[in-house]
Amino acid sequence: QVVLPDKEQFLMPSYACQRLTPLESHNNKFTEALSLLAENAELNNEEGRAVAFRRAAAVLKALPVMVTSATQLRGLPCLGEHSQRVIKDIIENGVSNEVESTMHSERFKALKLLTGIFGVGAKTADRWFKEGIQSLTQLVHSGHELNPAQQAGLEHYHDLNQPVTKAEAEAIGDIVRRVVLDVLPGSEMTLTGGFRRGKMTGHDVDFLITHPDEGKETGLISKVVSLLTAQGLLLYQKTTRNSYMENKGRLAQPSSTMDRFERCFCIFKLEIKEMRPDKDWRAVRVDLVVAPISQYAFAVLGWTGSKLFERELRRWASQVKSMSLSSHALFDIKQCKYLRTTSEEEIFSHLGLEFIPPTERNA
Ligand code: DGT
Ligand code: MG
Repeated sequence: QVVLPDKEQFLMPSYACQRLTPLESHNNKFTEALSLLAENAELNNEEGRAVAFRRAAAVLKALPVMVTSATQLRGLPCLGEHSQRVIKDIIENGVSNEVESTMHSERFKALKLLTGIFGVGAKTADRWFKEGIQSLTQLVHSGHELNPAQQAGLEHYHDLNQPVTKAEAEAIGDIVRRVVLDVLPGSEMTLTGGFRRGKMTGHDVDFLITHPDEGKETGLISKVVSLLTAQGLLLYQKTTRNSYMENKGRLAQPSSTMDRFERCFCIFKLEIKEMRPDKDWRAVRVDLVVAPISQYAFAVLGWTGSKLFERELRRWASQVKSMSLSSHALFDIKQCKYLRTTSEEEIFSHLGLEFIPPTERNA
């Protein structure tokens, strides 16, 4: 066996928030395989396994060259035995049998189809699958009562499973911004999520809204939703109020992936220019989130993603810095105090990390 000299091996820090991960990877065939196993684990409610596969995939995404030999994997972090076996199978045989059989299994196909319905999570899909439901038609004829989100999800299934383009995201941004400024002049709105990381398509469009005068933003979302509804632009919406509370010198809530901002999850009706035989609009999933200016930098950081990058930032904060990071705030547990900032750069600096620009957060 040929052993590559050390310089052929890569030094890589173990937290994804310590390294650059551009959009384009040299190792798509490996990362796609590992991501599929992660997705399967998520569908099976095996969170720990899913994260292990996602971390392994993220390491390969960050490698500056294509992996062609297993010796290149030596010394890389986050590659467990299972992930290494998958990578080796692909190096040696071009495919991983485990990935192939997972991908083509009835269960995986059905759960993917069912969770593709907006409002349907892994648990519900699994329950339906166990009852023998494997297609949308079977679901419709099953007599299950769907909640309003799921009804809308089913009705717009096709559109919501079509990628949203950057141009569509910007078109929606123009419409929403106009309404936001009508309701509250001086407001600011940022396109976050995958588009801010440089992606050209996404599964939804994420917007963050704020106002330079703290407090003025309160209640903004319900007025915006009323106006959008009056214009016939919302096919579905669910609005929630801000429920975030901070106590001096005490951590407000345990950090979690869900935040407590005022927000609206909606399905937007976007007019489209190109000719379609049936209709001149398409449905698009849109998230509108309102953050007070004092929390805006945290919100922008938290909503830019990727999901794994966010998870790694929070893990770094708690394990290495004894801090708790959320989309609202950064709390220093040893000093018992909140660390205030107005920019993403300062948050990285508080965390003792080099700044990673959004386009390099594609872990
Ligand atoms: P996409 O839409 O397929 O291009 O992918 P992303 O990266 O835009 O993912 P998405 O839209 O699910 O979420 C964007 C980011 O926002 C992601 O890093 C996680 C974060 N995020 C999503 N939902 C929530 C939430 O409920 N609370 C918080 N704090 N963050 C969320
Ligand atoms: Mg998104």
